[in-house]
Amino acid sequence: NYNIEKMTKILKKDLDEERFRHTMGVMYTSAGLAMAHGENVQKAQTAGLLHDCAKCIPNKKKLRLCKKYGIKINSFEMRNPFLLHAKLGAFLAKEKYQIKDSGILSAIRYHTTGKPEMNTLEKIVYIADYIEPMRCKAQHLSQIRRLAFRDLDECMYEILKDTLAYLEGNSGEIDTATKEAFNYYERLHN
Ligand code: DGI
Ligand code: FE
Ligand code: FE
Ligand code: FE
Repeated sequence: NYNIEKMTKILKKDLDEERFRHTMGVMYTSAGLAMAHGENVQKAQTAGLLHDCAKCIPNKKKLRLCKKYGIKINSFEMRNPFLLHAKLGAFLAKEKYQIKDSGILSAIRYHTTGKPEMNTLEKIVYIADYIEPMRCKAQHLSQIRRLAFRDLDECMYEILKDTLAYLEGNSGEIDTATKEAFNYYERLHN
């Protein structure tokens, strides 16, 4: 057991109210997806709980912390520091929340961009982040929510497709990991 209660108390302080509610949603959605797909429920719950643990750190401080702890930052992350909450989150999960399980840390690490060939736990947290009950703005949410409990790879494809369309429409810069993830899951789909 990963002491969910203790971690929840710390997160309640480290996150703003809205982010905390989102976090609870991702925690329970990850647990539910783990049940549907035969993944370890406690691991999924813990990864969901901690996935945004670095989200409410101001961007400047994110950059400072990465420098301090030797977390490598590429120029893309330098220009888009919010993306660092995934990398920094994995670091804090290990150092502050004492998570030793590399699977949990990796699920936190890749929850924003995704990547090719994700394992079940990584896909579960990525998807739970997108479909948890508090989310409401994304396109096709009701179909994607149903798909999440049937086929994780198909669901990754649909989410990545909508995310890329959204980012392109927003003139947002796109990380290579996001593009590679899309290409990979599109190929699986076809
Ligand atoms: O932290 P959350 O808001 O719960 O969720 P998240 O960490 O998955 O971040 C979601 C946002 O990240 C969403 O607006 C899409 C954006 N995103 C995902 N991949 C990329 C990206 N933004 C940019 N600029 N580039 C990407 O490759
Ligand atoms: Fe996030
Ligand atoms: Fe996400
Ligand atoms: Fe999130």
